[in-house]
Amino acid sequence: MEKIVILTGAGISAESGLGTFRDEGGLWAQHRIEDVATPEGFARNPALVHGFYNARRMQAGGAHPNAAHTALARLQRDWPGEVVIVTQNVDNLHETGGATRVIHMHGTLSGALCASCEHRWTAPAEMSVGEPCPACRAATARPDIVWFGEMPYHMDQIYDHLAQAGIFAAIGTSGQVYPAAAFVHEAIAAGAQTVELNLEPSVGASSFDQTLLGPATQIVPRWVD
Ligand code: BV8
Repeated sequence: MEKIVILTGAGISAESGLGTFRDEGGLWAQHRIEDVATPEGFARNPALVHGFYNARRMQAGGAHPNAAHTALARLQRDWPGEVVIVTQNVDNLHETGGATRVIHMHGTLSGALCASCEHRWTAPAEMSVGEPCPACRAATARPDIVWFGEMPYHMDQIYDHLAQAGIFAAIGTSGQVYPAAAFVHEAIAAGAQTVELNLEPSVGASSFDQTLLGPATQIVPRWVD
């Protein structure tokens, strides 16, 4: 039975109340990417970056999975083949919605990383400047988030999944951030059928065989069921 690889972005969590990045009033309208989502920005002003992620960690902690998240979990349970969810999102709504195979290519809000020894641990609700690493004690703790200019996580594993995909679906992503935005081309090269489910056509919409438009909580359950 065909393997399904699903890429999700901020749009799948929008109806759970979590802001997207590039929509009207989105996160990038409130903050400069360079200041809060780059290693240089963190080096320049770690307090600003911790504040940005503390607020998102708090918000994500109070959010609930929506019908799109639970529909994908149902698909993983009921589809006779493998279903892998690769998410650009740093919230845990796929997991709390019941999904099991989830790959976080941009890290997670629940993770902390030591910039000195690369030790990883579960982040406290609020991270602060100078937080010591539990392993090497250096005061270089940062959110375990992949910032611009940093290598996304699990790329080898992701490319292996894409090479075996029979169906590739992109859900709730504007298709503007690489390397995720190029995954559809990897899937096409593998001979997969491609579908985009989004509120509006993404930048890469023309690369997909099919585009389903509408809010994720309506179109994803319909696509799954
Ligand atoms: C890297 C941090 C290489 C986490 C983020 C070409 C090739 C390779 C790299 C590049 C390249 N060109 C440029 C680059 C560099 C850069 C990049 O892509 N820049 C862009 C802006 C041009 N990429 C990188 O730096 C990446 N690293 O490539 O490293 C490398 C090689 C060797 C050695 C070292 C490094 C790292 C990218 C990750 C950066 N981190 N965020 C966080 O804070 O959350 S990116 C950020 O954008 C988030 O992670 C987010 O997930 C991601 C993508 O955004 P979307 O999820 O798509 O969200 P967006 O708001 O844009 O869109 C929402 C969509 O949902 C919309 O379409 C909307 O219509 C829809 N929607 C809204 N509501 C709903 C809905 N749909 C359905 N229902 C709804 N209700």
